[in-house]
Amino acid sequence: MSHQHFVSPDLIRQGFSRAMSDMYREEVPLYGALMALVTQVNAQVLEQQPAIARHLQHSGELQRLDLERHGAIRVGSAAELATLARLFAVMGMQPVGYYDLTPAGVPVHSTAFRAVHEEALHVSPFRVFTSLLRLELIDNLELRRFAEQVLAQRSIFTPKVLELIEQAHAQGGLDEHDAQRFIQEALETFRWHHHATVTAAQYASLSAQHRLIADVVAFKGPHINHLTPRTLDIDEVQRLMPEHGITPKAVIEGPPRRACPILLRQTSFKALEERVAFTDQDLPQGSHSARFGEIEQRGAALTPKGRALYDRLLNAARDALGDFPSESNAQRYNQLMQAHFDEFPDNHDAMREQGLAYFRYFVSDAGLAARHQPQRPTTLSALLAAGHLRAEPLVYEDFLPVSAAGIFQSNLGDDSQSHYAAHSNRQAFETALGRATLDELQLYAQTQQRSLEQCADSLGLPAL
Ligand code: OOG
Ligand code: NI
Repeated sequence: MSHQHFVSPDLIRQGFSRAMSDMYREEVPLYGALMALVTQVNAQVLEQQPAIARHLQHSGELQRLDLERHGAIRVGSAAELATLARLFAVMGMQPVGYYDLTPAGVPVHSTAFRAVHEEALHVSPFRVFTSLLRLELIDNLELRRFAEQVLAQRSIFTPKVLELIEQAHAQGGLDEHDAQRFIQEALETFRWHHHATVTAAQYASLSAQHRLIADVVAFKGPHINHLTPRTLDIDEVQRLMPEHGITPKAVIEGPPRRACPILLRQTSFKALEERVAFTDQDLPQGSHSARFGEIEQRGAALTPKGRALYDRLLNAARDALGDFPSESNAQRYNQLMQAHFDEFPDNHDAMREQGLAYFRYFVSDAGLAARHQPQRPTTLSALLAAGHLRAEPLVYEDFLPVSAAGIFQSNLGDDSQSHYAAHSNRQAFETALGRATLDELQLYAQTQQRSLEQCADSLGLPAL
């Protein structure tokens, strides 16, 4: 079997991300409206703030911005999760990070499937936040057995995609024809189905246990529940949403607004009520809210030290609020966040010097020109000071557990908060997944290190 005809996994992912967006636009018209709004605000930011445009151009983020989005799904069994991992691997997506949502009253644990190398991310940064239902947290034994039984009977993959996954793994790739077929077949797993797999009464008892359990168990597959574009100004999109018939949640999750954005800020809008036909109904008579909308703004990836500072300030602000952020206390929450985050340096030099964020380094024209001068600077800080190197913060490619919990909750409704005694269980998650999850901090550190090595190489220096 010849290898040169295989399509790069990065291009399969890029094609899949486009196909997913087209499908979702057809399924959820409000998504189209949101995309148009985000495109408009991004164009405005790039026009009015040339410094941001320049920075995005240098870091390569500008070229990927229009393509950039993440989706989210929830699956019901270990077997489903393990096959998904193999499906995503065909597109060069690996499980990064472990997120435990039980402290927030959501009975799932999760990972994010995404590309891991900066060059692959450049082709397509498409990510899928993937949650596994923790059925062991259903305390009603009879209901738990019922859920297990319903899940055991469904197949969320088409026979053809299963065949292509095996073929891709056996051969080491897919040719153009098979790659196109793979994209079409894989898409079926994420499609919304109006026909449920349970009766109206069974749906009601699953939903009474937790709405999320009904969302996973009562349907034929893990419908994509949101597809999130990346905006360059989330406050502006949030402000304009109502003019476009979209009602956002009260608070933006994540860090407060800053001159130098860090990590991830997100906001979502209310789920849509969808018609559902339960198995004891011929026509869709029931309803379920499966899908919602979300936007996000991404900033610098933080080092363990930066992340610890972020977590401390976030917790302090939340403790001072004394309650979950909501519509009634949104203003006070925003003030508290601003006040507490004063302590987090808001310029790239300070963030770099204090080791709070990861950076990528680039050789400037001046650096190249000075390459053969005997007295040129040779240390990292001297090269930066002389303008021979430029540092750009690495963009955060992952998610935040506290933010994700807020997104889950706003989508599920405030009445669905539960308390679980269970502890996080990364090991059980990885056993279900069939492999280990990758440590996102290591990935950022590796990208930073590779860029330093490339710079040293181009400048003819031993190491930096
Ligand atoms: C996932 C919610 C988390 C995010 O962006 O943090 C998420 C879900 O509701 O299934 O997508
Ligand atoms: Ni999301």
